[in-house]
Amino acid sequence: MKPSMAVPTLDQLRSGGKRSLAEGLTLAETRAGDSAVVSLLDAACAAPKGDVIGITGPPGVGKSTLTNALIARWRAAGLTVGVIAVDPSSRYTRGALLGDRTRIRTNPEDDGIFVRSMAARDRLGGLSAETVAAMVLMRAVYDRVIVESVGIGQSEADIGFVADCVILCVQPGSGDSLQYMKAGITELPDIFVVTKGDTGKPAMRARADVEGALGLNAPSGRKPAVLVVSSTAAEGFDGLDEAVNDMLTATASQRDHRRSVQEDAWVNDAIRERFGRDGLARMKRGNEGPSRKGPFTRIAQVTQALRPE
Ligand SMILES: Nc1nc2c(ncn2[C@@H]2O[C@H](COP(=O)(O)OP(=O)(O)OP(=O)(O)O)[C@@H](O)[C@H]2O)c(=O)[nH]1
Ligand SMILES: [Mg+2]
Repeated sequence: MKPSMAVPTLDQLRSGGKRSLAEGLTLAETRAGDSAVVSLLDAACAAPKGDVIGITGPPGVGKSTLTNALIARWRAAGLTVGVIAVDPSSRYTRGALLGDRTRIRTNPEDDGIFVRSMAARDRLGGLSAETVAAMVLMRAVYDRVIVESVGIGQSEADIGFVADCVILCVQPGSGDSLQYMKAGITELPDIFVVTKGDTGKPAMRARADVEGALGLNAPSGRKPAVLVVSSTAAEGFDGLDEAVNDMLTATASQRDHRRSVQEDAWVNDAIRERFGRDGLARMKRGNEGPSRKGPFTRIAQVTQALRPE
């Protein structure tokens, strides 16, 4: 990238196709603190176009295969789709294997689909500030944004900080997700998908187990859907598509609130990462009150204020 690369306006980002979005993502990664970049991110954040679907679950459960299937369906329905594949291995490989690992295939000629792989943060599946920024830019441009992230235990909840709808993939015959549910859940996924439905009995058992655990543990309110899909047999996708649409429709009135909670979490997270718990406490003490400035501006301002001279 040229150091002089101009920061596009939101309109330019939207009308400039893949190339413009790629430049926007690069700027968000390399010049995150620049005031023009901060303004672009907040403008994008304030003008979301699409819905964000988080797909999480253990390694190898079938997240990318599911993502491929959803991309094909949504493109066929005329929706534009952005995908962020968060790769937990890249901190070991320095990104060298990103392309191989995501296993997401798309048509390079199609301007309505954009896929970006990104490194996970320190812990498995943890989302980095770059991932949040990329999601915000893509959400302003595409009708649907998928964030695929490996999740085990705690990191499963991370996806809730960027997604409007969280799909947790369950591996037949593993018991992983049940363990996690038994451990006590604060944030339930919106949809459970048992993958590899073509395995037959183990998949059916996994569904019954999840339903049983939900019956015992779920707080009152909206019950998550529990579905079985098979990517190899191309089964269950009508139901999944419907469940996603139903969830998004049913929660539309809470969308703004959910997103504003997410924004607060990004600010807290960024300040904690840079200045530790102490920094967080200082931010809260010196807080600008109920500032409704965009989250990226808030992060920049607090960073400025806390930075030692
Ligand atoms: N039998 C069967 N195998 C599947 C199905 N979906 C995915 N797989 C296989 O499961 C393996 C992992 O699939 P991926 O989609 O790459 O899984 P993932 O969760 O994205 O994996 P990571 O990103 O590495 O964590 C592949 O070998 C797939 O072919 C399915 O519906 N049935
Ligand atoms: Mg994958």
